[in-house]
Amino acid sequence: MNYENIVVETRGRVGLITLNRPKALNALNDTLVDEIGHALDGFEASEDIGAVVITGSEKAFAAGADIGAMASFSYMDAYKGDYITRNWERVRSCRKPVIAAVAGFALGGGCELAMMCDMIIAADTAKFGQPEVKLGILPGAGGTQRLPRAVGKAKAMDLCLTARFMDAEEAERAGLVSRVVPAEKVLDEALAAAETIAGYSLPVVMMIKESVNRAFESSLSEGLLFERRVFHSAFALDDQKEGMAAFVAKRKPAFKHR
Ligand code: CO8
Repeated sequence: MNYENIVVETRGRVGLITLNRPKALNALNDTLVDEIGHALDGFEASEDIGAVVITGSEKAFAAGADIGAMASFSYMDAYKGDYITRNWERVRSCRKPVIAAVAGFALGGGCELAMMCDMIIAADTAKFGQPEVKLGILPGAGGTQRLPRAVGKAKAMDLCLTARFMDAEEAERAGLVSRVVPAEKVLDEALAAAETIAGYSLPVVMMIKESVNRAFESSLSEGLLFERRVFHSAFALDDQKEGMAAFVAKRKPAFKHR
């Protein structure tokens, strides 16, 4: 497929998706989100890929959904055609880990896209926000749900209701991002983290992702039960035998299922 709005590459065992609408600060239109889905399908199917990084430009990860494309939509366009919202769940449904490397603006749908990823590594220039209220709408791709889970009610309300931006330092303090690094290092840091993950046993990595996500979908006792069942099942894997044998023999593990 020829992508119009993203650049798709591989770096070692990592799939890299770079949002590429520089003139619109990577505003997310329907085609772009479809293209992300298509690229993820390819990475998910490939045995050579163990993790994915999604990034933007120095100035913007993504400044939100494309306001021009949405401006004249009627309720019927949005609801009946399921436009704007139709294709956003693909990032969440990816079973391999996805890291967002965020520099500059991550606003509205851009912030929501980053939050759909499994972790966010931020440049010190990153700015997060849900400024939809200024446009007479509200977040529509998880902002009112994932943001409070990440940063708590007080800050989520503050960001969604006032439309103020949160810088990288505040975002790390609040728990939205896992690391903050100088802007020129953000992509390398994310790629290195993804390469580390891609070196582990893929089924185990997928089990960890599934288990951590359960923490947001179930009660503690259900989540603990899910974790225990998956933990037990890990003992059926060759890679568990290999990982533990390698530790005992003081050598590097050679995982079979990557
Ligand atoms: N959509 C379309 N174009 C955009 C967007 C956007 N979200 N953001 C920026 N652009 C365009 C500008 O129009 C401008 O284009 P042009 O040069 O042709 O005039 C170009 O990008 C550069 O932008 P600015 O000149 O404004 O750059 P500044 O550095 O002055 O400002 C800002 C940068 C602060 C990021 C500013 O551009 C801005 O406020 N952008 C809009 C941010 C916003 O409101 N985002 C939320 C959008 S709504 C949304 O995301 C809803 C999500 C719902 C998801 C639904 C799916 C499920």
